[in-house]
Amino acid sequence: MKFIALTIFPELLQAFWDNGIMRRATAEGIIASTAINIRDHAQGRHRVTDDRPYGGGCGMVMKPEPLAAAIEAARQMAPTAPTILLSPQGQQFNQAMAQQLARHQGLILVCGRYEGIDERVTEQYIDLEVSIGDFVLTGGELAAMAVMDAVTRLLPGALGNEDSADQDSFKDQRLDCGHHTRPPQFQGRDVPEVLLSGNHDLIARWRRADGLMRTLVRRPDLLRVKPLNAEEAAILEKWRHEIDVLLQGRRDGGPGSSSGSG
Ligand code: 9D3
Repeated sequence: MKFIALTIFPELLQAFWDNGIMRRATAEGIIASTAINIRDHAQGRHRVTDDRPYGGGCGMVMKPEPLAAAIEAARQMAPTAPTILLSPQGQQFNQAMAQQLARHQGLILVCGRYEGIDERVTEQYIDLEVSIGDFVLTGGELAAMAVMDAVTRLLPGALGNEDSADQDSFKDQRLDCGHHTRPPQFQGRDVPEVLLSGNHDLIARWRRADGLMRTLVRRPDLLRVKPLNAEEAAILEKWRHEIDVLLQGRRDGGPGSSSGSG
């Protein structure tokens, strides 16, 4: 996978590529990355990349000529790569989009600054506009890094451990279970006993149940995207029974059952 990022802050992207999984994926030849400094394609002694908006208003707009020249240079380096603009007006990025993008040989990522880029560049050059969510950043660089990070970990060999990309959240619309490491007691809190049992079948079932509980409480929308399987339905039936027992106890005169509230 060839990543080409167009930016006026190439050092931001270089720091990202030079560390962690990105660095290792580069060393193994799984990805190759280049930052093109848009300013290198600007004209004049001051190499200006922005200008005032037609129609007035505050803020600046990225000038079309340097951006177009930078995109054309990127296309020379990666002729089949789609040109993606990171923009608050884009389609919201998700795991399905990461999987689609991972199938390309390269990605050209255009990082805007200021109020945005000249609309004619978008019309002429941009294949896809992507947002990473409903919050306001100061530019597209951080969004481009999020996209490259999510795409890279899907590439064969990038995580070392071949099946880890399939095991986690969103791949199958369920949140991950809680994780624990040593010591067995930390600030009075114990590791769940089942994790110390050595029973790997029981541990796997506890993890699926814990992930299901977290999904039910935090992201019930995901349970509608991918309906319950038989094991999950059985777990929920068990919890429903436990809840019913607690509610029954209240009705029969358990603690709190005579209170006026509820
Ligand atoms: C006056 C309106 N502007 C400020 C609210 C619009 C605006 C322009 C440029 C807002 C943010 C930005 C810079 N953001 C990005 O380039 C960006 C982004 C984001 O801000 N949120 C989520 N995803 C993305 S992708 C690129």
